[in-house]
Amino acid sequence: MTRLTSDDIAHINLFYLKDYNSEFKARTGKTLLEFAQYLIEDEKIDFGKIRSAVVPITSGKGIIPGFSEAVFSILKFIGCKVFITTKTDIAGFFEAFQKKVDLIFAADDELFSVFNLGARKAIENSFATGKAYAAALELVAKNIENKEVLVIGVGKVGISAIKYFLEKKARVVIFDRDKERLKLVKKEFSSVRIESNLDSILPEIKLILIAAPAKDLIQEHHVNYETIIACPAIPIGVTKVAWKMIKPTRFIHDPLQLGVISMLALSIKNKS
Ligand code: 2YC
Repeated sequence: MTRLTSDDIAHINLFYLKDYNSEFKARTGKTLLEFAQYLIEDEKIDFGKIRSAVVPITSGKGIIPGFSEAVFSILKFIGCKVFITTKTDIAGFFEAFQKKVDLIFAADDELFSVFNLGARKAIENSFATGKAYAAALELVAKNIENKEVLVIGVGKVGISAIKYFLEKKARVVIFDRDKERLKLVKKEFSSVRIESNLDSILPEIKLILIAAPAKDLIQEHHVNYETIIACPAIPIGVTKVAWKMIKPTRFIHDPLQLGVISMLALSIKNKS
């Protein structure tokens, strides 16, 4: 899991999110709020009724300056009542309980999770992010049924995206440098196709989700103007030249936003 830096997230505030929301709508046809509803099959949820706390966690490598503030801003932008606890760690959890919140968001070095106290439900960031980026790619592509989608990187984020694509009846192709991991995923999802050489499948496959934190995976001869890339990974695995060849509205990436929105939506979704 890539640890964010303050520089990755310092820009995430309510003003920036207003622009990001317009950019996201230009790509997917949905605002971030509409996207949150889409992720829970349009269950009608009044986010204004949701009370959330963000608890800074000092364990391990410690607090990332700006991380709690970025999560706060994303939740506030969506319309939640949200605050950052004045205390950290267990004292912060205690403070959140005293203030009778519905949801607590907290991250240590290993896991970033939301805890739904009432529903006794926990949703972690990798699962939520994989689903969010798969759904965003589906929206940009308009329809992915029977279309080939390439998932690069079959860790927790990639596997969550594979599950979503299979539910939507896409034809999933997977690539990872770790051949052992590929075999395990093939055992769990028998219908996926394993590809061992990106050069041989790109640019035939135009729908790509990059869930591997590797630089310059996608090169200029892999893409063209029709390519759609959803990239939850940091660093972004696309060369500068390849990036220029992709239509801007067919490239989806952010360091935290879609993952947090998906965590929120999935944590309050009523169905299982
Ligand atoms: O400021 C704090 O509370 C820190 N304990 C936060 C540490 C987050 C570490 N995880 C990451 O940087 C990201 C997550 C956002 C998802 C994957 N890696």
